[in-house]
Amino acid sequence: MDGAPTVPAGLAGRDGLHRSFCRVCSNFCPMQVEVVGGRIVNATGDATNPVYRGYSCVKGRSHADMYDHPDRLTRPMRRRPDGSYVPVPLDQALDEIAERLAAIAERDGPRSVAMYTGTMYAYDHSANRALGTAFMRALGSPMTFSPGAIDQPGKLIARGLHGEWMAPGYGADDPDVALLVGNNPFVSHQGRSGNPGDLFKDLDRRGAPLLVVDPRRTEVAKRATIHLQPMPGHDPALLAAVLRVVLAEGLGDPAFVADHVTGVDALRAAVAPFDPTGVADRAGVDPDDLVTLARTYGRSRRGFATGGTGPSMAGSSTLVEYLLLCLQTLCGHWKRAGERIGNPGTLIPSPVRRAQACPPVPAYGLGEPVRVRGLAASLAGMPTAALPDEILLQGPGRVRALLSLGGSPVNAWPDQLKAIAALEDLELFVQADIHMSPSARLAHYVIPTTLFYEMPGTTMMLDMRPYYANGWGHVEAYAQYSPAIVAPPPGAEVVEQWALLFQLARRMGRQLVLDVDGGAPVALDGERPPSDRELLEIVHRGSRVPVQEVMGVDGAALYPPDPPVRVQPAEPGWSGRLDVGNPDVVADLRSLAARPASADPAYPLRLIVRRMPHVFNSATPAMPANRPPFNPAYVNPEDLAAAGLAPGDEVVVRSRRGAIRAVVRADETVRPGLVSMSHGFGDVPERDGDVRAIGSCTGRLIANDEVFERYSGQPRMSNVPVRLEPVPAASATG
Ligand SMILES: Nc1nc2c(c(=O)[nH]1)N[C@H]1C(S)=C(S)[C@@H](COP(=O)(O)OP(=O)(O)OC[C@H]3O[C@@H](n4cnc5c(=O)[nH]c(N)nc54)[C@H](O)[C@@H]3O)O[C@H]1N2
Ligand SMILES: Nc1nc2c(c(=O)[nH]1)N[C@H]1C(S)=C(S)[C@@H](COP(=O)(O)OP(=O)(O)OC[C@H]3O[C@@H](n4cnc5c(=O)[nH]c(N)nc54)[C@H](O)[C@@H]3O)O[C@H]1N2
Ligand code: SF4
Ligand SMILES: [Mo]
Repeated sequence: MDGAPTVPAGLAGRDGLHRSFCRVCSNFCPMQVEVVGGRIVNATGDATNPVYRGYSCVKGRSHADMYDHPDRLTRPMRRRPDGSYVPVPLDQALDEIAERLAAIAERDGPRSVAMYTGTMYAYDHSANRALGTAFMRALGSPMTFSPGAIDQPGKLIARGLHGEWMAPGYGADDPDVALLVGNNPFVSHQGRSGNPGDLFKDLDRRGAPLLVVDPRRTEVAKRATIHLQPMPGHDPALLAAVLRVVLAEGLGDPAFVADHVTGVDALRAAVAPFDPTGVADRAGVDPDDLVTLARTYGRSRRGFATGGTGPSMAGSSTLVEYLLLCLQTLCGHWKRAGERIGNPGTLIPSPVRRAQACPPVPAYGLGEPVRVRGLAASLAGMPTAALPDEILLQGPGRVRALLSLGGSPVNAWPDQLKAIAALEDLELFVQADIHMSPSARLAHYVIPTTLFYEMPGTTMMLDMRPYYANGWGHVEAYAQYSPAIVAPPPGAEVVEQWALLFQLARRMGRQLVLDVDGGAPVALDGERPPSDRELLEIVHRGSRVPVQEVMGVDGAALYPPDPPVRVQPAEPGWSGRLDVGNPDVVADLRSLAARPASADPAYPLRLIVRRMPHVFNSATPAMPANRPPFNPAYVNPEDLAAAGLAPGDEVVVRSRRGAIRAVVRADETVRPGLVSMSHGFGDVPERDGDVRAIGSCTGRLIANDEVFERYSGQPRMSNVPVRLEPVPAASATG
């Protein structure tokens, strides 16, 4: 890339270096994208960026290979009765889909049409979220599902049950301590935005302890002051024991608690059975380390405690996230009147933040329930794990049509065999994708979508990160706009995902009305799609910094508020309190304390989740060639030897629900007794023999209706009892 001229913004397709940002994950790294002959040849981190300082990862760099990849889907596809696919013109595909959607909704009611918006719907265009909501509202269907309810649903639900401090937490802003429970931002970038190393450098500089709880000695755990390496699934008990120490020793911030918190006695009683020695013993950690961790956190003045997917997926996301909030609240880790808010948001509105508590709100059981397991929507959305049952269960309102945008149900939904059965049972399954993914290959129609460097974008989503969890997002106000920098390949008939919904609504004669954070809803013209600029102006309406200003800057910039934004004092007479003694959570703790330790001798190992550095959830054709195209089963060398296996051997991983093939790797960072594997790989069972080329789907090992949390319906997806078996001789693919 050395020597290529920098191209001013707005000259799409011009040869040279364009400034843009990656949207493969929500870290939105600023990139320099090299264009030759109108096509993308390379993308690397933008070294001129003051915050990321050139940081990017292998996923973002290899994404550049997708634009002209031979496996990129560039024509809409329709399935023929024999299961093969033929290209159809986009207008024809949209006409046919709209007609069938309208007919199904007319016959079975609007609820029979469902939508699933995956991660690649959430990130690629700032207008997608508003369009999706508007589309389903126009149809009159409440059946919108997302990964939110199979990820860390407890984050939003627990905030509802606990109440919210109406100013930010201390987060990554000069912390005295950081507690990361099952979260590995060096690989996942889930946490502070920017270069993931910066948080740890800041902690080192301040001499602040890093506390990590993870059954694997992860990249983050290796830097920890204290690393508890428990067996999985013990987080609720471990956190209850931590809270018991904090309460018993009068640590934390009793003055804050006296002023702003209710439910302390109920919490004290609920955590009483969790004595640190017994809890540590059952979890397999040193009791002194557990107590030291509790005291270290409890004595800190500023800091944050955050959970990742591991503990959420181990079966009680809401309980874990609630206990993490209780810990922060007992320690008063929320900003007070007069303190500066470095990042009040840039491309979102910035309401006044006050040092006061918004009391709990209804958080689950919201709206009309689905027809299975007593589940309903929660603050994390509809219960995604129940969607396959909703499709399969006969009766009025049964889901018959599914629009799946930027997600991969076959790879991502727990209980893969049930998910596949459900997808095959649909009358209409439309998949918006960039290649013939495993989900696309079950769809009636596959609609190819535009890739992000082919469309304009903003980093609005970065502004929302700090409100999702403490310690997440940028510490100072930051934003970037990127115009489209190349056109789609010549002859391609691709569509932006928001525009796909616009075009369907137009054909169905439905009026789209967009919710706007900063003002009144906006009705779109039913015939004429908004221009890029109009659309961005609508979805950013009322933002602290006008989107036009950010659009005028070539590249990313900091947008420090002037004068600085500070937390305002509480309103006079305000009486809201945070609740640390929610009765549902207290009942969960009571039954946890009463539950005997469970062991299943037939399935002596536990499968745990992890992320791989070179893949974002589902494998795509743009994966780097020098990395494995499969997801290895990482096991401790001791367990490998005990099973008579060598690294690279193929095995069967079996749970009570199902079995997959996997290639084993020795990994001494994994605690003995565990199998650590990422999801997103593999395909339907017929392709199991291709494990070395495509990996395997861990979702097949999960039952969606046995162990699940009542709030979101999220099943146990980590800490799943499994065993390793030899591959039957006849089918080994060696
Ligand atoms: N490279 C890459 N980045 C990604 C993704 C990806 O696929 N690849 N996926 C993205 C998505 S969708 C998400 S939601 C985020 C997730 O972000 P993170 O939650 O940070 O994901 P992981 O890096 O897998 O970290 C989870 C950790 O939980 C541990 N763990 C497993 N079970 C338990 C348990 O029972 N208790 C405890 N305490 N720990 C446990 C695992 O060992 C693992 O280290 O990452 C995002 N970023
Ligand atoms: N067993 C198990 N299951 C899990 C998890 C786990 O840890 N273990 N993690 C859960 C979590 S945290 C999440 S967030 C979900 C993720 O669930 P999903 O969002 O459903 O899964 P992804 O793999 O992110 O889906 C990406 C899909 O979008 C396509 N795609 C890639 N790029 C683009 C693009 O630019 N545009 C469009 N339109 N499509 C694109 C890919 O080909 C793929 O089909 O999975 C969940 N499922
Ligand atoms: S961390 Fe990697 S995938 Fe995520 S935005 Fe940055 S370059 Fe893209
Ligand atoms: Mo996720």
